[in-house]
Amino acid sequence: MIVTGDKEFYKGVGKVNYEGKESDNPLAYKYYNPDQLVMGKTMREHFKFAIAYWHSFCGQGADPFGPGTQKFPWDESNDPMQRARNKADAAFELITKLGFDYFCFHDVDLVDESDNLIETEKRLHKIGDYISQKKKDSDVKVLWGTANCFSNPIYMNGAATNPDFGVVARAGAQIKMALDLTMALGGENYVFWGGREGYMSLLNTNINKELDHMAKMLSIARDYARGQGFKGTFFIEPKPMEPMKHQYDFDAATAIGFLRAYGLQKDFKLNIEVNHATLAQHSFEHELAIAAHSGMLGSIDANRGDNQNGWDTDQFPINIYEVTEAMLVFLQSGGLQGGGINFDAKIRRNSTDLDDIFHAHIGGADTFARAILTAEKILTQSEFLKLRKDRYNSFDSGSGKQFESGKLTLENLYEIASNSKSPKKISGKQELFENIINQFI
Ligand code: XLS
Ligand code: NI
Ligand code: NI
Repeated sequence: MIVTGDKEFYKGVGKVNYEGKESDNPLAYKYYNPDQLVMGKTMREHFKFAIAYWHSFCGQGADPFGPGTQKFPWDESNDPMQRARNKADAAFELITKLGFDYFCFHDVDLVDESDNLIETEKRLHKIGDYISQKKKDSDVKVLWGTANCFSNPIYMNGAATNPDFGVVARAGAQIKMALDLTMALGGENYVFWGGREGYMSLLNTNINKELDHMAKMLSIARDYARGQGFKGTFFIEPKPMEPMKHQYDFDAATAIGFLRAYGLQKDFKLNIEVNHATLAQHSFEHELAIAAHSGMLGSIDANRGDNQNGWDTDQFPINIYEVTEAMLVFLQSGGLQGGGINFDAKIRRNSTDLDDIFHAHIGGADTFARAILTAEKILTQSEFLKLRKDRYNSFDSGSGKQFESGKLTLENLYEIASNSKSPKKISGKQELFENIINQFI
């Protein structure tokens, strides 16, 4: 069911439906068929696609060299509350036209921040009530909420890691308000992305204090939300840099180590973003696999970077080969724990038609759908799993098995190796594995 406000913003675009790959309709899904089963679950259940409020309804295409190029019709009113309601109308229209179930937001995406914290809180309450009503009129849900503790200049030296306690308290207040709003909207999860939690220069930075403070903020935020009855999962979103030169949640492995060091591993999992993975010199699938290894694969921010530069360009996903490799990890690890796939992606600065945002999301959803279908075939119809398993079959019996179960000492390994012939070469078969992906795409 399409939900519009008084005014229809995306005129001329109706509900986007699955029409299959033979369809010539650019405003139809070719692969994303929400009700189709993939390894026992529907695509809708696997993915839980979400729209990122900030990119689709707030970001106007400004870059360091020039102002925004988009003029959104919902921004026309001078009254911040009216603008916020119009924006919410546009959001629900886009989400329901795309047939998605979720959105993700920062507090200040929903309504403009005022200079006064308490006035901002009042605005958040009002827009929260308005959006709650719209949620009742539709099936749209909140995948996660978060506090934007990085745009306001007050956070230039960090939020929870700011050397000034006054700013740390201000961040805490904002996080409390964002948690209240997320809970009021029935949010299923809550995200912490540490945009300014890191440093520009180590010379003026006390890392020990900053890491302790960051952990303290996460703990008390968790305690507060749990005390209010919040049952969802908290996610840390790793990113190595941008805006800071060095961010504390550098990558999945770093964030996992941090969560464990501070005893936060029970309540927190990870939200893995493709472009953050590549900024950290990893692949998307690497970050998924590392998170899954610790049982912390919580959610995904879907986008892509650009191979020719090192920025967080947040483009929509189109690389089927890359996403297929990711979906192999995704399916083998049993999917996401609590989260979904949030298109944390933006259309290009010169994509200025209202329908461009539809093409972007259709492409993203179809890329994931095509990739998961391919991954399912690879796992169920090819030699892939067997080939990989066979590489490790020396651990299935004998000394290899004893080693795995902890029965061998270093001296035992010395004995075994000195009494055996030198191991023979065994091919890793990488090119064969790579071709299996191509065969099933
Ligand atoms: C920025 C992050 C941000 C988080 C939410 O690079 O991806 O958008 O997802 O604060
Ligand atoms: Ni990002
Ligand atoms: Ni993100």
